[in-house]
Amino acid sequence: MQFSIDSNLNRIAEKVEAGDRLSFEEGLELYATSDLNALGKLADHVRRKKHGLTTFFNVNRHFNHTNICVADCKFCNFYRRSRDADAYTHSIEEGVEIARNAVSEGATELHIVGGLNTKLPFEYYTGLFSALKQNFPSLHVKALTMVELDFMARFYKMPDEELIEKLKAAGMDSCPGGGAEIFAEPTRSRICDHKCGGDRWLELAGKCHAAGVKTNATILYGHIESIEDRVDHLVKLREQQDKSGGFQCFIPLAFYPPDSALSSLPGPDGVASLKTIAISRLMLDNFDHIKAYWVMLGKHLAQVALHFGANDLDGTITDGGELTEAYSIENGEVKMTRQQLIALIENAGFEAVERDTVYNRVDRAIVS
Ligand code: V47
Repeated sequence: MQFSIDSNLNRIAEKVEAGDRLSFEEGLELYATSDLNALGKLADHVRRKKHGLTTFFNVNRHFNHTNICVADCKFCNFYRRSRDADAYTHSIEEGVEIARNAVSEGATELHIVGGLNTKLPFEYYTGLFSALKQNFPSLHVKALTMVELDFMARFYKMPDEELIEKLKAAGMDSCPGGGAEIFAEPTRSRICDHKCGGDRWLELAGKCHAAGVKTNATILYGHIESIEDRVDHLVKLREQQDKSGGFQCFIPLAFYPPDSALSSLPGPDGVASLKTIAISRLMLDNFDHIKAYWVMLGKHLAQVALHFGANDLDGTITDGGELTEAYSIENGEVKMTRQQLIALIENAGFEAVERDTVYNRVDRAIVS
């Protein structure tokens, strides 16, 4: 039986088997295929060679310290202006209480992101991180996207290196992958023209890596972007990873339209999501981990994504942050127990392995 009815896919499969890097044009060919099964099989083959049946998950909690933001990204339904009745900023004490609750439920990571808020002094961030570290020394603080770092460097007038060092010294252990959206212009300016450009996002990721701070990377797909934009995004991330090597994982984020300025769009369908997961695995040959984010994919499609190249399922998210609730396709639901997550992974035919943020195995004496 031939591998695929698509001759391009057969040729690409031979390159993948030989360990050869795929080109931008081959990325386009992968998106153009109608042989979804063969594409998935190819990505699954690479995933199994790297990770066998292991599927990682972690026990984490999101904390969105503020929803006040000076940007107005067209896809975002979370941000508010400071005058809005439902604008909020959590105090450091509230942050510590949320972390206390998360730790008591077994969280090993606190994922902190928020709006670009001009009312907050720099000491808010250093104070928050050091209070978290003082109270919970072993809790991993995964905080601030490259977009937030860019805003802070400009707003607090600090060189990037100094900013990163100060945040790291206060307790920032690694950075999440948000804010990447789509690097290519003019799409990026159309959806988020107040945010830093794609080159700046990549530059800051490189500077974090140079400072020993690992980061993640994302793509936001299924809105106004073209297929060329998606492949360009992957190629740029791959080039940056060649240079600085500090990306831990890649997370494709499925656009969720309700209540955003792009709410008339349908959002991506299942085929677009599965193709994007599989093509990420195939194009990003220098990324170890591809994460399926169930909050945006939905639990069932996230299970299928594990057969299309994903080797990580995020996460229990214990009690979600407000941002996560805003775009959860599971009717605003953002919470899954450890056991529910393990069942999703095992029922998909994989072995669930709990990890910490930097992909060390977590062995729990008491399984709850
Ligand atoms: O940058 C915003 C996206 C991101 C919508 O690093 C939306 O482990 C879909 O980056 N529909 C933030 N997506 C979330 C994020 C993330 C999530 C989970 C794990 C990690 C990690 C990072 O959410 C934003 C933006 O790209 N987003 N609005 C929306 N309506």
